[in-house]
Amino acid sequence: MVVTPSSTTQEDRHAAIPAGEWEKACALVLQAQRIVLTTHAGPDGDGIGSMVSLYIALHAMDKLVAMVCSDPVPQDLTYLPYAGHVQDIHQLTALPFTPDLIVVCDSASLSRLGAVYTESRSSFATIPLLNLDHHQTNSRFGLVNLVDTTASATAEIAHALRERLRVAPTLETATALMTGLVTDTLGFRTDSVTPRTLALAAELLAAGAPLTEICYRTFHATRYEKLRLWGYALSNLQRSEDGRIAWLQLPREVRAELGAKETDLMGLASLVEGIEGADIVILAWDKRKDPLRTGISLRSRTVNVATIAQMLGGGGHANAAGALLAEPLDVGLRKAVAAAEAHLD
Ligand SMILES: [Mn+2]
Repeated sequence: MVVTPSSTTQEDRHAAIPAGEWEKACALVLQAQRIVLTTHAGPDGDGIGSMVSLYIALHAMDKLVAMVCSDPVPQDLTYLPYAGHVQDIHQLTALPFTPDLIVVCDSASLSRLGAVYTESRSSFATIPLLNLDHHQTNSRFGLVNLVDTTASATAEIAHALRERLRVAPTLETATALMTGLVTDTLGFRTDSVTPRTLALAAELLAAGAPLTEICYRTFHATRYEKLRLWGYALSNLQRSEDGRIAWLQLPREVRAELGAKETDLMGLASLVEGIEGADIVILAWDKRKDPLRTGISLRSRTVNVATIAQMLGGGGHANAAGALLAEPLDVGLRKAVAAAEAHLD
């Protein structure tokens, strides 16, 4: 185990989390021997990056550690260290050890974990839960909750926890955490970016995190099939009569025809949210495995779309939120547009 002296300036960073909660979190981790880490279904750079950074730290503390997720790591995140160690095991009883701690990263609720939760309910009911998150709608489902809604990314909280555990950072930790920051802040361009975010980014950069490479992989590296899908979606873009709501949809038949994947729609919302006069932008797609489920992504610069997402049974941030509706695509999209209209009224 690598030990470094504590830094009080770092520890003052997350004032939104009471000191007692940090102490309880450290005690939970120190007591645990067999730890499973997980993140939300449809994992992103922050969820995987935060999880990987803790995976490395917990290994350094000689814990038995496993990472699980309901969905595979997206192709564009496979460069992350230990990405190949993330298992798509849904039943925690199938792990080679019985966990005595579950650490949930970047998930507003347990249901957001998807199959890992629904197929392991009894494990989640009996094993202590540590909840690391920054979503406004986080339901505080953990035994201990490290939830700071002022954090730009869960990576900020994962970093603070590692420091409190007195585990030295590595180049791999820095890469994982920088990926969390870059992806969740769209390259340090969101309202959620604070001086604390940039101070951490500076520290990670100094530790060798390959910022240019991470930005290239996050924002530029792309696939032919993905661009063709975006072309379809953009050419079918629609808006309400007053132009305040714009929406587009990505039916699975079209995705199949173009050879595109469900994850290929990631990033598309950022492209369309700049439409002049549009307060709310909605993306809708049906799930590959279950056409009776529609994913909805909401974006806005002017309206709190987390409220709309909650009306639809989902959640998220003020500027970016989402929901999963038990409806076919056309019905799900209509419901989302209606909820957006109701909210604007
Ligand atoms: Mn996040």
